[in-house]
Amino acid sequence: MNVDATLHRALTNLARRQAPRGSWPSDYGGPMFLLPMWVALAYVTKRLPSEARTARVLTYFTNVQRPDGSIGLHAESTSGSMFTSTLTYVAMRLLGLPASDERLTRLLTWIHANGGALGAASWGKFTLCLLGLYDWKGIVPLLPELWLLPAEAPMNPGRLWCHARMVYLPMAWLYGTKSTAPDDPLLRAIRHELYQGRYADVRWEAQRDVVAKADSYRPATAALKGVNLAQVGLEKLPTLLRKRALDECLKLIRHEDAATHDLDIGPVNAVLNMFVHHFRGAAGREDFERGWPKFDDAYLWDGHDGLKMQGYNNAELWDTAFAIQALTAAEKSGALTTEETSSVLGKAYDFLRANQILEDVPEAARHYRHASRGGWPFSNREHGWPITDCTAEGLKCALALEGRFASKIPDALLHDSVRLILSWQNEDGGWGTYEKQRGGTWLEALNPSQVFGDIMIDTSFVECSSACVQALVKAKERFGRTFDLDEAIGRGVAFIRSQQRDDGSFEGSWAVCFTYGTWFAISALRAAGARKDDSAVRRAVAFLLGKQRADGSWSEAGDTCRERRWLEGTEGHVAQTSWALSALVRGGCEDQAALDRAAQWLCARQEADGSWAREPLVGVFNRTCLINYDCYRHYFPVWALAEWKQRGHLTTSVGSP
Ligand code: LAN
Repeated sequence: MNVDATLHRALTNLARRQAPRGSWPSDYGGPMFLLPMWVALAYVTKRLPSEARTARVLTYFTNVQRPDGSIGLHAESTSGSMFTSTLTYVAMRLLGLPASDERLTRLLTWIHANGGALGAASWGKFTLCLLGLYDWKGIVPLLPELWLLPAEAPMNPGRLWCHARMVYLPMAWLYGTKSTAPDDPLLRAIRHELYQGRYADVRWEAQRDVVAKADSYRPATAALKGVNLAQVGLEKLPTLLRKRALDECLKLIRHEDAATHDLDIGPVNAVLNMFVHHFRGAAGREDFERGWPKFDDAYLWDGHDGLKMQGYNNAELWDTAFAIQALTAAEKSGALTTEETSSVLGKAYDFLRANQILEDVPEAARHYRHASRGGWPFSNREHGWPITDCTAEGLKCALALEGRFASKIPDALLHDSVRLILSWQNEDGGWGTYEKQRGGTWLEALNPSQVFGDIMIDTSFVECSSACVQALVKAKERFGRTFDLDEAIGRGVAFIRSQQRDDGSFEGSWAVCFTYGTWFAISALRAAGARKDDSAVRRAVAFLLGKQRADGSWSEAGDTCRERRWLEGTEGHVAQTSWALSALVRGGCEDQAALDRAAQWLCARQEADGSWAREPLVGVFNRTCLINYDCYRHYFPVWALAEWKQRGHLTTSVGSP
């Protein structure tokens, strides 16, 4: 094993993949409910893709169809989902495939054998309603009037996690108007196929709570059933407030469009907002025309397995921040020189600078928005929603590269960034994703999505908290007494400690799973000054050591997050092995042989061109849905190997890998 050569090849690979703007564009697919929603929109608005692109979309659906004929919630699901199977069936039909196509007959057979389309999860039913393939009476009301509640009301939707909030906002408008596409022969045919000719006999009111076993990850609680009943009752009252409520929703929708340059926070509200503008008719035309091209520009990705819709407009800031840290670690280790890295890092720094957010959104509080100035987003400035850990990783990079390149981020903006991080800290000491926690955890009992866990409120996470703690530690070194950061750091560390499980591990929420969470936790504790004999650090290290495989790697299966317990994967995983190795090095692990085996395994897995091969999906959200962080395999091994090397062992060959 020659780790220096590995790192040199990896640098060549990163340089080759870097875009001129300094970032690493990559495939951010995985979730399977997005593309069919976009196809539905394209059909309703008569903007179906060209023949060539349609073929690429069909290729994608074909590639992810499971052996049993179904489609999963995400591209690598181990079981079928009624939600995505139904929507995909509809989408493939809307794209012109005949019902007799073998892929469709297998899909429909699975749908019928598993309870039928009436059991699709709520977002599926909602999308079917827009197409006239399900009756609005069969879904639980989503009252737009809720948006008129005073800001202090516990049920004000402004308290929701921003992603749930921004999805349920256009849903409320569309529900409130019962917007439905005009019927046509193809839709009639699909209706006939989905319901086996029995559509006219469906008792819609009885379908509201019906959900297929396949889609029931979070079954309705008694509290949700109560709220739903109340909403059904309220929907029957004369709707004096409806017009005002719809106006309020529209105002918030248009604000979101403007604040994000029509990208919208994510793919779901990007599609739903466009449905709203379409159904507004002439009044919505301009908004629609501005927004429609964003799908092509940002959300649709033609990848190795076909054309898909991505989970975000891109992941560029996030990837750039990690690539920077991996390469600066490789410099510190002595494997790469600053001359060798300066071209890649210079461009990456430009990207970082060009994508820091400079302004708050207009009338932020009126539109339920937190401050933004000084933050970093996950994707780019155009998108504009700052995120806690993206800001923290961005700030860490800004400080690490400060003074190296001609252009500079002004101190004032770095100060804003520190202040923003402080403003996001929760009462429990931790950090959530985009905002300070606004609602009680009890709101999760009202999660109506069925297929996703923990979508209702933005609570503290180990990963986000760790990134913020690490950034504050660096900010303290850099800014000295300008800020008093000790208390915030101390509370952050206490939160992270409180999350340790009995087995010593930390659960990750945004990647699979315990290797990721434990890496973040150890990193923060050590950065904040915990010694390697600190008992939390020691227990975390022991946990990871206990999970190492005979070949030196680590591997957690994708369902780990869903089941919330360690599930061994089939093959060693490069990203997970990198997190574990880095965590062990940072945690001061004494078992040098274990570290060496991990490093050796990572080196041996590198391809001749300096890359690492595609591997099972490792990103996750809301417990159940995996998503592709395609660049993780390109920089996390660099980072881990650099740290392993810096620890000072085995800089030259130890046998052949
Ligand atoms: C993301 C992408 C980025 C990600 C990190 C910054 C990596 C993480 O550390 C914090 C959480 C965050 C911001 C995140 C949350 C959930 C998102 C927004 C996504 C995984 C991208 C897509 C997903 C979104 C919820 C998908 C739409 C589905 C819904 C249930 C609304």
